[in-house]
Amino acid sequence: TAHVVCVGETMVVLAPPDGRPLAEQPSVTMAVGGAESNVACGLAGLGHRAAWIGRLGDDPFARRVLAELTARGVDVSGVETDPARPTGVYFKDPAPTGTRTHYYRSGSAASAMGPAMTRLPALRRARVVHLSGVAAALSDDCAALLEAILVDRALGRRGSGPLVSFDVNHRPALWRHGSPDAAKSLLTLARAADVVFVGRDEAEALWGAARADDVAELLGPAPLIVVKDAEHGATSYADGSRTFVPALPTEVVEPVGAGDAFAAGYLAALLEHRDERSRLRLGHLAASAALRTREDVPVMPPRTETDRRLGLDEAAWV
Ligand code: KDG
Repeated sequence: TAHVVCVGETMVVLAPPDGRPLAEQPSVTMAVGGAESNVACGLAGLGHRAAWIGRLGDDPFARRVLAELTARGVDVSGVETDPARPTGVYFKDPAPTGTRTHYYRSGSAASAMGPAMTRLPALRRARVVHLSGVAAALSDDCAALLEAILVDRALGRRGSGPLVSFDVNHRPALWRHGSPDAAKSLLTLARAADVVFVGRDEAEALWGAARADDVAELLGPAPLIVVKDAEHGATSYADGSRTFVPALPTEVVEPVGAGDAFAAGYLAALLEHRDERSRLRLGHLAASAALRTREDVPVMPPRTETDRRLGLDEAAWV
């Protein structure tokens, strides 16, 4: 059985082969992406037993998603097929100001996920269940699923059920149409998590919390809080102590997926009972791999390499 189960929507990603805008491209390449399955791939790439649970249509995109995740070592045995709804698709449009995403996912098979999923034995048996705010924006039923796991603790109470990890992952494009207020929903979910990941910028835009310490205070009820500040570094707040680890200088090809890789690295080190500094370092090492690739999901660095870097002293780290 998988130690970490990630739940959410996974899509086929259609993206230009180079950095030119989509409108000028004669063809696109096909890959797979989804915040939660990206984390599962990262964990599997770092040698952990990870599963992804979600819903897909009965279409070629679904077969592509399943084949790709399986090839990455992710357990997909709990994935549900919905013959009545399609697999979601998204396009990436590179621009000098950053990659824009265009979603074709409303009414997707994944948008029909709901609280009934909490009955799945694989979820109840996991050591860690990883969720993200992307799913909260997909539909009312998806939001209810996240609330059931995080707020109502449908998989077991804090300490007895699986550890619940939550990446805030605010996607403004998904929250636009009449859904409940993103700031309020994401705050409630984040506060209820055992481990929460959030970008400093993201927290500022959502809640007006400008500094990492302000974010930690706001999310206070969550016992483990990780605030990521892009190329500067990441700060974690655990058991009353604060740990900052600077990010690695990296030549960025495309940032999509870096946050997911970071979460995978952090959670891998947590499962290995490593200290906060090592958790943040493994997060940065994984994120750096994602920043250097155009795909959402990077190939993880070998563990001999990551473990050597985890042992370096402060001065040798960056
Ligand atoms: O974090 C990367 C994800 O954003 C990407 O893989 C696609 O899940 C996705 C989304 O909803 O944007």
